[in-house]
Amino acid sequence: MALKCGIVGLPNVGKSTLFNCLSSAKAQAANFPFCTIEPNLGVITVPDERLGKLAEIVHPGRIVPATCEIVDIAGLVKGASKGEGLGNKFLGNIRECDAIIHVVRCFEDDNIVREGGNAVNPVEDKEIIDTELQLKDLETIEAQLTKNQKIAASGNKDAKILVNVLETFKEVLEQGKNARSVTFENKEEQQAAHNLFLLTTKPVLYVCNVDENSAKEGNKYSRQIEQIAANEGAEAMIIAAKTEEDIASLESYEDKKLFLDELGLEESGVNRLIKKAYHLLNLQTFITAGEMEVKAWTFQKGWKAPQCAGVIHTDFEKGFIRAEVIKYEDYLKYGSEAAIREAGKLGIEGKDYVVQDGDIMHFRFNV
Ligand SMILES: Nc1nc2c(ncn2[C@@H]2O[C@H](COP(=O)(O)OP(=O)(O)OP(=O)(O)O)[C@@H](O)[C@H]2O)c(=O)[nH]1
Ligand SMILES: [Mg+2]
Repeated sequence: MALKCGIVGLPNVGKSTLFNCLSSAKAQAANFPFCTIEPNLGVITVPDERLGKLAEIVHPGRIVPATCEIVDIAGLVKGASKGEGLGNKFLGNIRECDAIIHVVRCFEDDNIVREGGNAVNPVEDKEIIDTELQLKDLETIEAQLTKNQKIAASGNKDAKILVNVLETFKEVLEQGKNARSVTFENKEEQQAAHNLFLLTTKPVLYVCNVDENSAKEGNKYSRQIEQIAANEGAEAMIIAAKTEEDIASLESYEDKKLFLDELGLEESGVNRLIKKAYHLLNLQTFITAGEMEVKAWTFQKGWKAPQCAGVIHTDFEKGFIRAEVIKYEDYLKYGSEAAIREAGKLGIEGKDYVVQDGDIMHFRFNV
């Protein structure tokens, strides 16, 4: 399951700058609104120091980290749904994303044009974007309602469920709330809701783009956004995107470390962002370690062994017999699989085992 995140925000707030420091692909980032027109697609490797540590023991042919796809789209403006700016059609590019990264300008710089006026106002910016996402969802809902109302009236059960879901969402969105504020009790309704791929049902991470001096502590603007995010039960974080871009361009690990130290940061914004996204989406990692490769696999927290086996191959899930599990700490402590077995630290687990983050898994299966 490759994770996919979409970046949204007003024009000129630093979306492409953030994209560039996250991904190895490069987007054009420049000081004019609507610099981005066509979406930029990139892949981020999910940083995980455990892979390197295991590789020192196992000496695999290669290390394969988990990846996350990232999409950077054109800036949205007030009235985008009515065709202002570049309109809102490119929001279609993030319909398939698992999460939304909402970049908010929290830096002052008179040289960087701010859409709709000069004073920095992250709260207003955020509301404009939220409204445009909600309006896009309303467009989707209206289209589906027109299509399904007749079918529902003819007695079709699935269409009836869907129409009920659509009407519930519509009501909430028309009040200016996000669709994620609705929860459905019933499984069929949940599925119908999921199948709509609404933008405002996706989990959101607010990224406060601050100036270099605020990289560690944030500033009055980022604190406003953090407060709002907390009220919404959403996550927020601080990144100095421009500075991170400079850090990302450094070649050596030592130089990067030195730069981060100067800013008082322990970890780059990229690492923090990925960790937040994993947390937001309830994702965890299990690892397979063999001579060929040490590899990270992404799964949903709470998944049992067969489901996790299915991440590698559907046959592994179908023919699941058992899982051999080694705890990461034990791997480091004993230094070889043989020593781990001898110490009695190799767990033999059945189909009810709930896989834990960092577990080193070996699946036994039969097809
Ligand atoms: N001072 C300052 N400038 C920044 C910061 N982040 C981005 N910029 C600058 O702001 C300008 C716009 O950045 P982009 O990343 O292109 O913005 P965008 O959101 O992708 O803009 P559109 O594609 O037009 O929607 C560039 O000149 C960046 O160098 C920051 O934290 N501080
Ligand atoms: Mg851009």
